[in-house]
Amino acid sequence: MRAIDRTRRSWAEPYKIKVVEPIKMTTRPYREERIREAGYNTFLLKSEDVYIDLLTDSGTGAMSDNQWAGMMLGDEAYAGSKNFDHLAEAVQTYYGYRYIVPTHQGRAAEHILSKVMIKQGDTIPGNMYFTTTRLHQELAGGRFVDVIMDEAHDPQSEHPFKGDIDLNKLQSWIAKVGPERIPYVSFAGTVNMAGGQPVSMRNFREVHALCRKHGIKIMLDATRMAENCYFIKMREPGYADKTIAEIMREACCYSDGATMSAKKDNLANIGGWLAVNDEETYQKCCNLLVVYEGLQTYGGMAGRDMEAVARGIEECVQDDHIRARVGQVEYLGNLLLQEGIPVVKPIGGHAVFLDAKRFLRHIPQDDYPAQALAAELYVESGVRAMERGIISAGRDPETGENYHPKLELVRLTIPRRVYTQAHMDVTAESVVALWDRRDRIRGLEFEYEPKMLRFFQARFRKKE
Ligand code: P61
Repeated sequence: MRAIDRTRRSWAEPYKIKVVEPIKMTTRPYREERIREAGYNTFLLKSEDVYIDLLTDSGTGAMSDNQWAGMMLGDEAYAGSKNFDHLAEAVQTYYGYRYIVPTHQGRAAEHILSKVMIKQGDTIPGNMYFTTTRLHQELAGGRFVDVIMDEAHDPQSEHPFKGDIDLNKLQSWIAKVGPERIPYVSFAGTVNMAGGQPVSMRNFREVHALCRKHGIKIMLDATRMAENCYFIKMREPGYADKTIAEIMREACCYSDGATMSAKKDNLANIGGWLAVNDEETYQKCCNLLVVYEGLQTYGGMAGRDMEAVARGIEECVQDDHIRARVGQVEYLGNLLLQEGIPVVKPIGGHAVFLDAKRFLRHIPQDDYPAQALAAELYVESGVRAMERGIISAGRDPETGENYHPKLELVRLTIPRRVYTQAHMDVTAESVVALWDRRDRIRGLEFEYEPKMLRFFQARFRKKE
């Protein structure tokens, strides 16, 4: 039993539960069969065969009664929907950008931004790659260059802002290729692939100053910026008394625009947006929008979805919400740390990341330890997680060789407002059980490898 700590109050959720969705309990032989059928890829499992679904926090959150009420107020006009106005006002108010382009999700915003801004041969420096972001940059003729600080690649470094850009790396890259070959710096608030690690306000400010000097734009990936702002509040001197909303406005003012997957921070099941301050760029984005997504007042969304996003934006910057959200992730992380399980430190904003290299020391990276670990976790307990290592990193488009990322991780991603503390306890117990039998886990080999974003559809077999 957990002892009461008299020196603190817990982060209990600022909501109560009104609707529940039953989940199925399964047996181990049943799960062994399912994961074999799924080619040892957790993306290919059926949701109904999953007990606790920690695959992603993307579109899997629970909407509030206020958001559901907003869904009934959808204005489904082809042009000029009032829900678009609500969405644009919410982005302008809370993020501070001038022009808003609605898209069906984050990668659509990345697609349009990349096509508008990147020319063949350009390079795009950023704080660690993200799968879809980098692919769209490459498809537009550019190349991503990682300028994140070295600590980000070290799962054991406890640096409080492992998402920071290394200013020396950025400066040298600018000197090497010249500012005219850099259409923008791709700057993510909390770095997903690094373990949900935040960027400091100081770094946002300094990168902005450096880029201004060279006339280079900064495009923010705002997908999990509210979580980033919470870490700034907790860790950076001078921000403890500011609200998340105030911190968000300041952080965003150091960029020229943003792409957004509204399926994360913004608490919607689908949606996204692209925002820019420059009118000419906005016009170009709108022009491509009608080719790939839809009219400029709906993009790829229904009116009701835009309303859910607009309301979700207001909710996601509430201090109590974000404290409970990140608090729950930390709760799971601390349970695992107490048991000596190798996880990325510090605990991130949206997920706890198991360090598969240290978890499965006997499996070389070319036998896909993180993929094998995610598959075994499902067999162990029905908990579904996601590989974030060599499979996710893919191949270098120039050489065709596999990238070998330093981080070989399994992500236990916590959907927003969905699971309870007891679910976190069960998850931790499952990981510990797996840790105790880790020596018997075997590596994998490809049975089918798709060309792009291979992790979504790949199939594997167990290595002999
Ligand atoms: C995720 F396995 N993330 O974390 P879209 N930027 C950032 C994201 O985290 C992100 C997008 C842009 C997902 C879904 C997903 O390799 C994967 O709305 C920081 O998903 O298009 C999405 O936003 C793209 C899972 C995406 C993946 C790519 O689970």
